[in-house]
Amino acid sequence: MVQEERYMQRCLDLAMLGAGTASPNPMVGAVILHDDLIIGEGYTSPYGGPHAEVNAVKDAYRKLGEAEAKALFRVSTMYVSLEPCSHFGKTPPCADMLVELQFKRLVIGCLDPFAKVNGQGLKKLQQAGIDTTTGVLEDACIFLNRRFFTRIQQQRPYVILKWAQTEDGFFSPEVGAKRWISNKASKQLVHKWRGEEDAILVGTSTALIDNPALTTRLWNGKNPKRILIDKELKVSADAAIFNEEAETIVFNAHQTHWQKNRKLIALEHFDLYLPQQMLYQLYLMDVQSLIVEGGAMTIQSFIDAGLWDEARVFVSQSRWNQGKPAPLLNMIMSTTQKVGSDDLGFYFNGQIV
Ligand code: AOF
Ligand code: ZN
Repeated sequence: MVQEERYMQRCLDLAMLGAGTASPNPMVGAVILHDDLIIGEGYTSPYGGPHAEVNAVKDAYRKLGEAEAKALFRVSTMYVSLEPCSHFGKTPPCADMLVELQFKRLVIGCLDPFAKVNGQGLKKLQQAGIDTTTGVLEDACIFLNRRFFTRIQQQRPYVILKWAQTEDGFFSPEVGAKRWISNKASKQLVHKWRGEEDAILVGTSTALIDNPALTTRLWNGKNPKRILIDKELKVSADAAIFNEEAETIVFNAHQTHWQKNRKLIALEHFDLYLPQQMLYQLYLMDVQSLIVEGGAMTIQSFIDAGLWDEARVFVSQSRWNQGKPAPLLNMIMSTTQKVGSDDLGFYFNGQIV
């Protein structure tokens, strides 16, 4: 069992290399083991490309030559963090390939929740006489693909709230002021995080006051889609959020149409159920995860709707001593479990931690 967990952990590490590129596909890692030796490994290619299992097989071909690799597969075990697929999507079924290559054994992290697969990949392998084990490091495998599981099971993107605050719970010294709370290292970390998600959202005040570009320029990651809430279309077309670096979607109360580099989407009941409506529209666009960067009202609206999964909170040591702490953080603290250090807390609004 210890050995099984070790190789599944390797699959998880490989899977992480697909962060930010595999989506809306899940990130998957696969390892082929023969006589305690890894003879091939792989992870999910950028969306639309080959799956982890195919890349692991190709890796073994490269290392050993196709004929020798094929001979070894019959006495080898493949470890894979997600159930091999059984359907024709953008690529052919991995389960069929594994059956054809006559792998001896498959060790699987967790089942695929996607309806076209869900248990059927496993069944194909078992019917072909391949020895199977499932549920190795299952919680970690589900957690790694929490964005994918949320999209499939809840028909909405996975929502990450991110903010920085003072020790006594404030976002800014006074309403409408711009002040940096976090430092350069934390800014860089945030840019890395942005590159791992499909989309990034801010409200009107943040766009007007901070004029953020919402890119990953301090990290070199891919830029996520930018989402702006702007009921009355107050943010001007030359704001940084509309620069050429990425596409921007503007949720507003008036019009739906394409303009250069920006897509306007009018919501029917703009104030009522705003988070629900936005998340549904993003789900329809295959956006699998969303990082919400502010401001306070926008973050609060997701908390009030119960539509968030994870909060990442930077806490600086400064105090602005303005009376009672902001209600936002208290709310999060009282309903969730915190992981992390004192100056960077992670909160989860669900069972998976
Ligand atoms: C695997 N290995 O590495 C991944 C899987 O359109 P396709 O062909 O790319 O299929 C997408 C579906 O395949 C996706 O929704 C999920 O159910 C599964 N992803 N499966 O065997 C992989 N990424
Ligand atoms: Zn597959």
